[in-house]
Amino acid sequence: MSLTAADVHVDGYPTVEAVRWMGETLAHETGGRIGIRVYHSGQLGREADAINLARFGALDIARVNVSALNNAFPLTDILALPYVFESTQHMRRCLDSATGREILHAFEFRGLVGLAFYDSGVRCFYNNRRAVVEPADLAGLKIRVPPSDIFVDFVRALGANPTPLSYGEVFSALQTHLIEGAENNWTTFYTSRQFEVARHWSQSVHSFAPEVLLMSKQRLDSMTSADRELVLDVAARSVPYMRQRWDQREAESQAAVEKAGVQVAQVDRKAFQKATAPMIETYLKDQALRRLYGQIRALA
Ligand code: GTR
Repeated sequence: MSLTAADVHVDGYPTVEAVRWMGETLAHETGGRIGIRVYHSGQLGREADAINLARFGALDIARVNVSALNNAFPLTDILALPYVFESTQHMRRCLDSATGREILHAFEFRGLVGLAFYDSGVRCFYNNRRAVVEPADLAGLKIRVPPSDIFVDFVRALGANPTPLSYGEVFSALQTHLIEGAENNWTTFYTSRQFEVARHWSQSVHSFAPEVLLMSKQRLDSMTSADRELVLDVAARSVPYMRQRWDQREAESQAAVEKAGVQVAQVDRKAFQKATAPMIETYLKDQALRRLYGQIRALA
């Protein structure tokens, strides 16, 4: 049986490699009975499309960022909310804990099974206009955000104009000046070639929004219990593989971007946090999010 998987990233991106590794491992351990065919580079559409295809059983595995899930699955908000995690180690510790498992379980009510979380580095701002050090430097800039209210509210609180666009549209939107900037991690900035058209990077480190590997519940339920267990187990084993690939690719991407002459500015992170604290507090008024926030901070 060949499972189908979708990813918006190019071939060779750590998420694509991790799912491919899963497919090879499944094939190896079942004598070729189960495999995965990975459709990378957005061949199957936007992340929102992949989520719906998987929910209705037309796609088996959707690898998406948590930002694409925020509006439909409010518990995931806590993972995308700015300044929740201190470091990559802190984020990994939380995702591996009971808190991470609770959030993965939340998908089951909507036809999906959360298989695993993957790293997505730290999101930072970049633009094609000027060095951004203070929130005031972002004033009035049109900044692309993923389709998540958190990112819309965050960018607005900083005085910029949030413009939700799907990932595949960002490069040409920067090129044609439909937008002036965006925010993402080093690896995405590099592999999408956005660094060629946005020459100012700001080390704002505002969100660790991780990736989520989702499977169609319909498809998983149709498998024998032994195969089901195997798929869940191989997905869990793909996490350390992905983290190792991630660390390497993130460092390589940053080095390549800097070598290509992108200007890197250190930001006044305190000023960014101050400007957005009321907006973040509004999200944390939600009881469930406040509880998860407490659990995450306890692991800092
Ligand atoms: C990347 C993430 C993608 C996509 C993209 C975006 O970091 O890996 O899945 O969500 O961000 O901003 O749309």
